[in-house]
Amino acid sequence: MKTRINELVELLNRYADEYYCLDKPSVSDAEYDRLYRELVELERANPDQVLPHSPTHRVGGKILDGFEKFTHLYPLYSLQDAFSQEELEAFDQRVRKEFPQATYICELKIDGLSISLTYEAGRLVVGATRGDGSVGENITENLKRVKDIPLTLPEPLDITVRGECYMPKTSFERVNLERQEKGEPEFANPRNAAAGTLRQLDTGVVAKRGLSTFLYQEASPTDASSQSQVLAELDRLGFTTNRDYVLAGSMSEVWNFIEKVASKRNELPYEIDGIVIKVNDLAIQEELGFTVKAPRWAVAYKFPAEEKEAEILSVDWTVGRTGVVTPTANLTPVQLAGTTVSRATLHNVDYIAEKDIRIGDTVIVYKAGDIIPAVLRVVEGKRDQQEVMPIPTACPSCDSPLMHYEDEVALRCINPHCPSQIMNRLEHFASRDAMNIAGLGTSIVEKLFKTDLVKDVADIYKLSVDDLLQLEGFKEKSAEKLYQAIQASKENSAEKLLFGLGIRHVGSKASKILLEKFVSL
Ligand code: 3B8
Repeated sequence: MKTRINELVELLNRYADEYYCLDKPSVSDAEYDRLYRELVELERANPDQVLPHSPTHRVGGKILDGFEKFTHLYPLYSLQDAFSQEELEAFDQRVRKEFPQATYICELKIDGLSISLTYEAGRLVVGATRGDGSVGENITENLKRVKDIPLTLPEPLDITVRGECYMPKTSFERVNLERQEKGEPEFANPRNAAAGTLRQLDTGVVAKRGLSTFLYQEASPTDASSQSQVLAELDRLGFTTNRDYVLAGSMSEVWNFIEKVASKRNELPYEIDGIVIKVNDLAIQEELGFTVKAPRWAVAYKFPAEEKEAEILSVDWTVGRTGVVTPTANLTPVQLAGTTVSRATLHNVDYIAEKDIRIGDTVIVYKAGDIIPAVLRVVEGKRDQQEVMPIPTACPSCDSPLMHYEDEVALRCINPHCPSQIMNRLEHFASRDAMNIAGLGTSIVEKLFKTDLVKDVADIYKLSVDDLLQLEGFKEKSAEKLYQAIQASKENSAEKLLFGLGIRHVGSKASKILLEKFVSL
């Protein structure tokens, strides 16, 4: 029995790869269905012999009770962004200074979620999200339901590959139509829909949503000597790769490709938000290496942000963790890049003065990718009698006088006991790139602070489950969960702790460098 199950799993996985990944089926649909049903029946009769890479895992539901963390063996870096031709030229200069002979490969930048797939002896064992780059979530059960991800490879390889999981435009429209009919909230864009789908605990839903992938990287050591060879190799192994890439010997060729793609962007069956430019030669990539966050051998050119007109209704001033007071405009709502925008940052007092932005003005608002919407400039000729924007002189949180140092664009509250600053420092401490305490966000921090339970970061570690249960909105389960997240954060590296303390000029990079040198606190 065991051997027949094995045989069927291998056969069906091979046929599925031929069908979904290679587009070259070697058996009829009827033959596939017959073998599939035979496997289903054998598995039903022998539930202890179901193989982890069985194709029956691709469909049908399992209800998961959460996702485990997964520590990446090879960290996932993100890409440095470029928003203009000048920034691309600067990237090129940095590369050419050391490697004048370098050539590039330009790939479409798929607007999805980064995933990592690990195969052992040619079988998919873990599929994970990027997370913070070092630790992601194990979403294997969900990724098994993404049809173009091979469960088995044609060779018994141990490899880790990277790519993007996305929702095609047609799936997105279908999913939203279904949600509309059921009275459920629609997804704002395909990226959110893909993210929501991969976080589903009901794997049956994932199977029905129609996600797809493009793989672009071998994280584990590879025999390939260029990125174009990596893509060919991934293709050969049955992964889906994106064919719309070009090789470019110069920045003018890169720019030609960018302009060509930008003009036909809307015709693609999936969303892209830019072009990724990589040094093609892997040996040069290795020489160039990485900064803390990103490879030095690649850059993501982002298409220009969408812009819209809106009216400024009012301005809110808020104090951040460093005491900097920032203005945010409340706007007449506008649709921007798939979401409704009703607030946008005005950056700082100098920005407001320089652009002469006033309440009641019609302004241009823009949004690029994931960044917060911002006010770009005032629309000329639409101003009535607006007065110059009043600038606060006292802190909106603690009422102490604000400072505007001459060499700074910021307006600052310098009261060390300012409640807003303290709450924001606590929130920073718990944030993902710092101590990563899930559940300790704005509203919980505020409750903990206002009930005097937490006044500084050390107090977080004095909290008991009973303390949390006193707070409005907490039940046994949620209190226990936050308590566990706090305890788990004690295991973080010292680098995260140092960054979490929020010392001026000690960001994530400085923290890393300091701890590499001094090892421990
Ligand atoms: C290195 C290479 C991150 C990426 C990369 O289509 C790295 O290459 C990355 F650290 O995020 N969204 C792509 C896409 C994304 C990345 C990439 N290539 N085509 C994408």
